[in-house]
Amino acid sequence: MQADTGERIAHALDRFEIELPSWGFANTGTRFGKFLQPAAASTVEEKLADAGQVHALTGACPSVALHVLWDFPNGVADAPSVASAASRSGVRPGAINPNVFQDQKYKHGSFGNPDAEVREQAIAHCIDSARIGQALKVRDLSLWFADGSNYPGTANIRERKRWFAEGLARVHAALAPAPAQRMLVEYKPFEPAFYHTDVADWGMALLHARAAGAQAKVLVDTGHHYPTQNIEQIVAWLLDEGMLGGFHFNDRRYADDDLTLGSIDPYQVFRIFHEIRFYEWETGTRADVAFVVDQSHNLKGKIEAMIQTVMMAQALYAKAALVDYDMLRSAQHAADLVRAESCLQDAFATDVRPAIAEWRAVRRLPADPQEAFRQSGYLERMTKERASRAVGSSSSYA
Ligand code: PSV
Ligand code: MN
Repeated sequence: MQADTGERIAHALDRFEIELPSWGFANTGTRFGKFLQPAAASTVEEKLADAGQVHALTGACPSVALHVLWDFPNGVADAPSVASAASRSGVRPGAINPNVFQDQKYKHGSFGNPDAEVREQAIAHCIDSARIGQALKVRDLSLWFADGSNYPGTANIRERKRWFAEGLARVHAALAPAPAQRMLVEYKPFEPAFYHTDVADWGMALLHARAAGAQAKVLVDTGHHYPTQNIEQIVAWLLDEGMLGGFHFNDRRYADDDLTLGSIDPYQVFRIFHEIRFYEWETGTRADVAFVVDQSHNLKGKIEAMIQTVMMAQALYAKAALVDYDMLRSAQHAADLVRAESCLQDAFATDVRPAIAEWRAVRRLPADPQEAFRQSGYLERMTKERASRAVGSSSSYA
């Protein structure tokens, strides 16, 4: 272990922030059903309050990503009340996520819908969402499209590609000038569409983002890849192209499973963090990348699972901060394979818990955020307060 381990970890954690998703605190489920939690949040105020708990205990999540239809039922008119609810909870509004997948009109797509009127409505919703971002002084407009088709021959793939390009360019034109606003284009190979998806992979997202304008970047959701895909290579390429905008973090075993970060493959997350830090070390520039959690826990307690996620993210980021880059680079150049690989393996194998505990103590954070949450009585209080409402609520993410 290197002598300055504690210092390197403290320095890394001081700058490590990860945004929480408002929708991760609401009752959610699978398409087969939902198991309701009496303490689950059902208003944006409650989601922000729960996120505030996670931030207070971990010190790492000052902002909360918001989903427009679920959190701003009245659009931009809700911006002031959301801003004040956030500040009452000790957090600030984060990325704004338009929703062009839930309404009945989007049955055959949004930006790629064959009906021009529906395309217009989807674009207008994204432009309104950009205005919400401007009202809240939030930088990222985070776009995900469920568009696609289920059967060969039913959609004109090239025509839809051009409709997407047109829609994205129009949304880009509505952004506040840089650096005030960015738009992130997220990709996903399948689900809900099972034959073709309009923005299915990082190449499609990259081409669309490039064509839309300079403030458009790609968003990598770790759950949105085929099994065995090398996500850190995608990350390295997007960094090198100056096109990596941010992440949605979660873990997966089969598809987009929304599992807790690091629960299946923590080494994968470590390798992603490593690529980012290695880029920063080599270029001497900070990667301007948003880290956001995108997980909806159906079975685990929501706040507990979110604390677990943030603690895992901090631990893996801390491990990535221990890679010896001088040694790595010289070993790579000398094709000293085992020595190069050991640089990653040694860092990953390091027990970072004592250094993280020390970092928490210095910042007056609880030594064990999970235990502190259990002791706080917050969950019991919320269970009592929210129980009567939550049982009746069954709509998605709200
Ligand atoms: C879609 O699977 C996704 O990853 C998008 O980011 C959505 O905004 C989010 O999940 C919540 O449905
Ligand atoms: Mn996502």
